[in-house]
Amino acid sequence: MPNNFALGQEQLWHRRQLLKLGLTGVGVTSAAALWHLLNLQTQLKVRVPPLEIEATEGVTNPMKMLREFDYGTLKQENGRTIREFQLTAGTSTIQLNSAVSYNIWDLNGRIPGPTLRAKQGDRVRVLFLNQAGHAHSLHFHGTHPAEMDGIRPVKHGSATIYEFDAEPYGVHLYHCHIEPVTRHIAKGLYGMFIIDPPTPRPPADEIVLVMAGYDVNDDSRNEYYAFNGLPDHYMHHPIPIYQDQLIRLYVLNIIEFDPAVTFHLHANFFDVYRSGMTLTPSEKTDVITMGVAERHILEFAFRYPGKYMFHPHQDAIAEKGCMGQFDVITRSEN
Ligand SMILES: [Cu+2]
Repeated sequence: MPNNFALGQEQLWHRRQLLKLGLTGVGVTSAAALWHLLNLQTQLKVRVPPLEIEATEGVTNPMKMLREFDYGTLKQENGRTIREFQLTAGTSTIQLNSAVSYNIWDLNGRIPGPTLRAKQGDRVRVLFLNQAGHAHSLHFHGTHPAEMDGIRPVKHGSATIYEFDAEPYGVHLYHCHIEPVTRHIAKGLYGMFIIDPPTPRPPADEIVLVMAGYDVNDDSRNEYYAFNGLPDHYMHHPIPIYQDQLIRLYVLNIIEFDPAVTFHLHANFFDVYRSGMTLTPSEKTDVITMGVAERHILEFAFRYPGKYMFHPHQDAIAEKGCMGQFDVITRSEN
């Protein structure tokens, strides 16, 4: 699903640029101005290659998850807009490879849970239903009152409501906070929570990558790792993106049992927006260290077509499934 907020603002942003250039109104007369206008339109058009998304009944569909955002349902109550989300915890089994399956807890039938998305200042309401056979909770990162902090257990078969204002803008997360938290997170109860800034970020091809681990033998070490749920999926199915297209990655590290991992991109450098809480980048690098629950916005465009890996530079972790590739499609195929 495209970014509703950015798309809504794309034309506005476009118009602002045109106003700045004095190109709105009576008409564009000079060839130079026309060229500038066409160039601008090319830059602003977000080009996303068509994806072949296989229908699957499983808990993870990494291709579908890449650009899938849950904007909730908008409701009007007492003159205020409420953005309402529904999350149901359940149990399921994930096939990590041809030989290994693993029992997990899921949210809305998927791991990681849905990428929830709101705009700063929205009133957010989360209806949480626990059908996962054990007490769980949902703890959101963000600013909110103590009673909405999601640390109280919600018994199996029960429901609760979390309600708070979406603030501050940034890339946040939510996860179960019942002890042992390591176990409850590692078995699947987590997801990304994006709060968009009041002034939208420029249009981009927006992609979600959640890094997580699987401790399948309960020894407090991960035997497998994954981007968006499935080990090695994007190595075998590279993510198609277009050459010269601005890519905006929302990256979350929710790997338990390892103190920190890095995120490394091949043959390129990315702008870092730490925790997604700035509108201007704080640094440019090709390896960024992320502790557990750290998340950032990383922006880049590829100059040359071809396949480029991304992975933690703890190579033992990459070799156990936290590996992927972008397939940069040449401009002429755009
Ligand atoms: Cu839990």
